Amino acid sequence: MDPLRNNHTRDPVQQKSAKIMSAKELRDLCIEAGADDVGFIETRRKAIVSEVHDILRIFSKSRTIISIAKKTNPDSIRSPSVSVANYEFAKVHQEIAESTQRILKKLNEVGFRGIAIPPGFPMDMDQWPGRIWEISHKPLAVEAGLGQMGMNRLVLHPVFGGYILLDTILTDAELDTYNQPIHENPCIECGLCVSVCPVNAISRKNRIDFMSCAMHNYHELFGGFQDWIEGIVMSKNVHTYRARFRDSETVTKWQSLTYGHFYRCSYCMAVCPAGENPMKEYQPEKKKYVQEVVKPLKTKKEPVYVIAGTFAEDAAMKNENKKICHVRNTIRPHSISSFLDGVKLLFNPKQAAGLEMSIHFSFIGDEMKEAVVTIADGTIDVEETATGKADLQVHADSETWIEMLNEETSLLRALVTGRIKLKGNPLYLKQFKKCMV
Ligand code: B12
Repeated sequence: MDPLRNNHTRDPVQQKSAKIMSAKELRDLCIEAGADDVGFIETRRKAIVSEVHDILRIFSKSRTIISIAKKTNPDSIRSPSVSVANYEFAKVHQEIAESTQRILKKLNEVGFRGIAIPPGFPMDMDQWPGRIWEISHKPLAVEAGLGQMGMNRLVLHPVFGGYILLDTILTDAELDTYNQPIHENPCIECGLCVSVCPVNAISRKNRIDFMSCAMHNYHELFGGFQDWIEGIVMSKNVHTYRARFRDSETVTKWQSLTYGHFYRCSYCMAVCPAGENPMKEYQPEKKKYVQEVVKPLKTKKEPVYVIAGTFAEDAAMKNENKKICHVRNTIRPHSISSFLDGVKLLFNPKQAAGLEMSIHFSFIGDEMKEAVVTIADGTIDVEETATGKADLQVHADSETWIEMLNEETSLLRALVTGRIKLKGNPLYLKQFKKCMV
């Protein structure tokens, strides 16, 4: 691989004043420490402005972002055995974390400072239900020239394809050259990721339905864990508990707590033929590839976790090999900000078919905020504005609104006490609630 691909050289005047390191030297150091590919971005680059606030909050001295890719073993990821695929994820997570530690040590030895971001967990759970991860590795990897986002919303490396995990280091070292995004997207838009997803989370429109993926894939992570704890609390006796959680689910929780969490699915990564290496297998014998790689995952008999009344449930129902297990959404807003951020995430387009409406929210009390939520053509839009015509106006005390959403108080009680006031047809509120999972 050409280490100088799409590179930009620094301005010579700037070079004199800063603590400079050669990009070539840093690249060699990273590869030697275990990275399979690496790219560099200057912290002040405009294209990553959405990440810069967090980058400087975490490490205020940051001058350079080091984006690291580590290969996973395709055959392990493709295995219909969930434990084989997860063992691979766990090991590569560990390896990438060890590589970043080695890189930091080397940087320290030559007089530079820095920090490594966790590749996945642990995350900042105090931010729940918001952005719990400190840094988004994907947009940084794209800017660092490690690949482009594919239809499956994974960063696809030009050689290794989607079979990579990512990590990021922030350092005070300044480099003589930086990388730029690659021009060509390795995604060939074959749609295999769309077809294999058991919950219809991937679409041809290059977006992922977070809730559908998270409810199934992350069932053994945060979502399912909250449901399990609340299920225990709500169970009157062992019989009601067992009616809700099969024995295999109880022991799965034990396994996750003992050995670390496991993902229920990575099929969109498993089937992706993008990238030079996977292409060698796909291109000459596409039918054989589908038969050997895609079919075993589609026909695998397994439980699939979905929320009732969603497109995810419809997709799972269409596949006779998947056993539908209904779950509840456990992502609850704790503030008006998280409510407004969350409505897009929790929007259920299936329930919004044929619906057209807009609601103007005006919150007072702890959080003073105005917003207009519009539902039309099966999509939702949130605008933090006080203007515009609305079918319904909701004036609410912010704390009462959150309590009402979390079923800690009733709408009737809030209306009677005047803490929530409605102007317009209240049926719109009922329909709005129906459109949320
Ligand atoms: C959140 C997250 C998820 C979420 C959302 C995925 C997404 N597209 O963002 C879910 C649960 C669906 C998920 C699933 C998986 N993930 Co993931 N995930 C992350 C995480 C922590 C942040 C991703 C991110 O930056 N998103 C922001 C932007 C870029 O994405 P977006 O599409 O614009 O917006 C979504 C999110 O903002 C999300 N969202 C918005 N608000 C909230 C609030 C909460 C509470 C949560 C949790 C999410 C959330 O919803 C949006 C719509 O999808 C990263 C690790 C990291 N620190 O970067 C790994 C990461 C992206 N995941 C990864 C992997 C491998 C997976 C899985 C294969 C599972 C697995 N076995 O590990 C699947 C693949 C699903 C897919 N095709 O994307 C790899 C990707 C490697 C690559 N080649 O690109 C990463 C980089 C981890 C790593 N260190 O390598 N993941």
